[in-house]
Amino acid sequence: MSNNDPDRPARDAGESPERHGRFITLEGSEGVGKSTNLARVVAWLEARGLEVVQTREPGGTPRAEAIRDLLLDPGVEEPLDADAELLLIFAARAQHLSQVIRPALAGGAWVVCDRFTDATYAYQGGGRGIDPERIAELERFVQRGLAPDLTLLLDMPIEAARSRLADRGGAPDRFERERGSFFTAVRQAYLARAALDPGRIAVLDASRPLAAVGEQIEAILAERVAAWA
Ligand code: Z5A
Repeated sequence: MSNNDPDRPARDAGESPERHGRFITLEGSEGVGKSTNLARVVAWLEARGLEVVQTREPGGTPRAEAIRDLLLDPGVEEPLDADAELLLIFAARAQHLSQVIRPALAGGAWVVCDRFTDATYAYQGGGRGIDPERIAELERFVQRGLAPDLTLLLDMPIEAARSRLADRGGAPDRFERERGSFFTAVRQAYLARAALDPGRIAVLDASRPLAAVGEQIEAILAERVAAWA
């Protein structure tokens, strides 16, 4: 699809017309292999001579990383209100978009991001039970039509994914302390979003060996890059 394709303005409303880079996100519940496979996506794109900006959410800038620390801090002395959590996530996203993502895309770079707004629908929508329409309101306000071109959703049973993290050590963060039912709701919300937007969100079986997942990711990238050329 070219930048002149009549289908693109609906997704790209509010972007500057010089945008050439593409926006790719990796999603899924904890331990499914997002960070591991993100490195493979970046290497594949760079091997084809593309300029790549690798980033993550929440975070991606010093101020947004400070908000991330606040979000992950398990501090038990004061619970974090679910609406406050949602607003902090979008505050970090606004900062990340203005400082990193929009300038990179406008400059022609490809942005590869570990989590983005699908995570908000999954965790704050599915996990916390916030009405998705309230999330959509903030999405429209903060993103002004900017959305990923491709999302790789790594999916696998929750317990198997969490067991991959068992060796990592360290104290669990505020999300990692949630019950299994929270992560089951997160996974269901992710899969529901993928069913609504199959053209953007590719669902991969992340329980397979790393090499098999990586090969499928590269096949998807090859197909998309050819289609976007
Ligand atoms: N959050 C939110 O609530 N709302 C939002 O809008 C956003 C985020 C954007 C921090 O995210 C928290 O923010 C997150 C949701 C919330 N909390 N949770 N849960 P994060 O991305 O930093 O946190 P995470 O999901 O917990 O990341 P993670 O634990 O690092 O998982 P990962 O990146 O998916 O996995 P990995 O580090 O690539 O791999 C884990 C291990 O498995 C590692 O040892 C790998 O070598 C191994 N691995 C990976 N793939 C395989 C395969 N295929 N086979 C075998 N072993 C594998």
